Formats: sequence, C-alpha cells, structure tokens
Amino acid sequence: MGVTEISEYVIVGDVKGAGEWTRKALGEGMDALTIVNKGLIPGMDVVGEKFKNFEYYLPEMLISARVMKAAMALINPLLAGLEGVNVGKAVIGTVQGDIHDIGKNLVGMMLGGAGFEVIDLGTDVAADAYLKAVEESGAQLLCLSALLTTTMTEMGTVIKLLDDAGIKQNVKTMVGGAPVTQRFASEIGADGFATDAGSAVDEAKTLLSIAAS
Ligand code: B1M
Repeated sequence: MGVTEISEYVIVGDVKGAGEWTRKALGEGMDALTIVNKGLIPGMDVVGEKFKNFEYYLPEMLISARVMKAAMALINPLLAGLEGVNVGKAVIGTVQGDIHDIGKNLVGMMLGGAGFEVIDLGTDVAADAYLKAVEESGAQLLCLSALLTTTMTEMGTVIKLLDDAGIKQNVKTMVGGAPVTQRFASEIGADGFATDAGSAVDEAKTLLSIAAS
C-alpha cells in the first residue's frame, strides 16, 4: 500500500476508510511519521487549495479535519511512546480567535513523545490564559500556534504580556503555524520558531539546551 492513498481519504472526507487504511498500514509496519508527513498533511494541503479556489467550502474542510483527527488518534500512541524521560514542561495552545488545532496537536504529541510534560490549553486561547498557565505550572517552554494571518499577530500580544509581567526571561517562547515565518518570529521577540512538528522538537531542545537524542 502506498502512503499517498491516505491523502485521498483526507481529500474526499472518508473517515471510515482512513481509519481502516491507517490500522492496516501501521499493522504492516509503515512508519507513523511517514503517514503523517507524506500522507495526511499533503492531503490537507490539497483541501486547503480547494478551499482557496472555491471548490470546497467549510463543511468539506471540517470533514477532512475529522478524517485527519481519526487517523491521528491511531497514530498518537505510537508518537507518544517515542522516548519517555521528562525533560521539562511545555504549555501549548492556539492563539485567540483561531480554532485550528490539528498542527498544534501534532506539535504537542511530538513534544510529549520527546519527553516533555505538555499542558495543552486548546484553541482560541486568550493571552492572559497563557500567562496564568506559565506562572502556575512553572513551564520552561511556551508554544504558540496560529493558522490565520489575522490571528498570528496575537502571538506578539502574548509575548508582550509575558514581558510586561516580568516573566519573559523565565520561559522560552516558540511560535509556528502555516503563516508564521522566522522573520515574523524575530519581529515579535519569540525565542524560537519551527516550520513543522519534527523541527519544533529540535527547536525546543535547542532552546532549553537539551542534548539531541
Ligand atoms: Co481553515 N484556513 N479556516 N479550517 N484551514 C486554512 C488555514 C487556510 C490556509 C485555507 C485556505 O484558504 N487555503 C485559510 C487561512 C488563510 C490565511 O489566513 N492566510 C483558512 C481559513 C480562511 C479559515 C476560516 C477563516 C474559513 C471561514 O470561516 N471562512 C476559518 C477560521 C476559523 C477560526 O479559526 N476562527 C477556518 C476554519 C477551518 C476548519 C474549522 C473548517 C478546519 C480546522 C479544523 C481543526 O483544526 N480542528 C480548517 C482546516 C482543516 C484548514 C486547512 C485545510 C488545514 C489545516 C491543517 O490542519 N493542516 C488549512 C489549509 C492548509 O493549511 N493547507 C486552512 C494540517 C496541519 C498538520 O498543518 O496546522 O499547518 P498545520 O501545522 C503544521 C505546521 O504549521 C506546524 O507544524 C504542524 C505539523 O507539521 N505548526 C507549528 C503548527 N503550529 C505550530 C507551532 C509551533 C511549531 C510548528 O511551535 C509552537
């Protein structure tokens, strides 16, 4: 079975088919990350293109998201078991005004697999909720995700709030999401930036001076 088959299940919105395919692929020994990076994400990219070109509308996008989540639910336990030592605490959330959570969840899962204790605040998270979570948990890493050009600016608001509260130096901030660039991350004063979930783990380890495994 080829990994691009799962892209098709995402594109056409076949939850049942995607679940069956993923179970079979994992059973046959296909690598979990290959399924995510070479199958599920490219499928979502096609859905995004179709939405942009008015071939798909919100309901289709939602169904494809459901397919992706169903497959991810099967893959998650495998990613979670990758390592297993506690290397630190990370707070993660999608910023206020933004309800996209698939990428954020993937980053959270990968961080969990790399040994971080992950405190997931969910989506549409207000700036002061991040501040409260960092203060209460003593997390060393704050991860902000945004998928919309209209909400990415909220990341700057969160970082400024940490600064105003005098705790920015206590926690490393990492930002990411489709519209986010290194340049934008630097402009808003984020400590780190990553383009995908795998490099987010590497960046987190670099930020916290944790030796790569
Ligand atoms: Co929306 N949506 N959406 N959407 N959606 C996009 C993002 C869009 C690009 C589609 C398009 O037009 N081509 C577009 C944004 C345009 C823009 O701002 N430039 C868009 C829009 C416009 C909207 C609405 C405004 C539509 C409307 O209502 N008219 C609306 C907004 C709602 C809101 O948030 N307030 C909306 C709604 C939705 C759904 C609810 C239907 C659904 C989300 C369901 C869910 O997440 N539970 C949805 C979806 C599914 C998408 C697309 C198709 C797929 C997103 C996705 O899950 N990708 C998306 C098009 C696209 O991205 N190709 C689109 C897969 C995921 C694994 O990738 O999230 O990029 P991604 O995460 C990656 C990296 O970005 C990175 O690592 C991840 C894994 O590699 N990453 C980080 C993410 N966070 C990180 C944090 C890090 C580091 C790396 O450090 C902390």
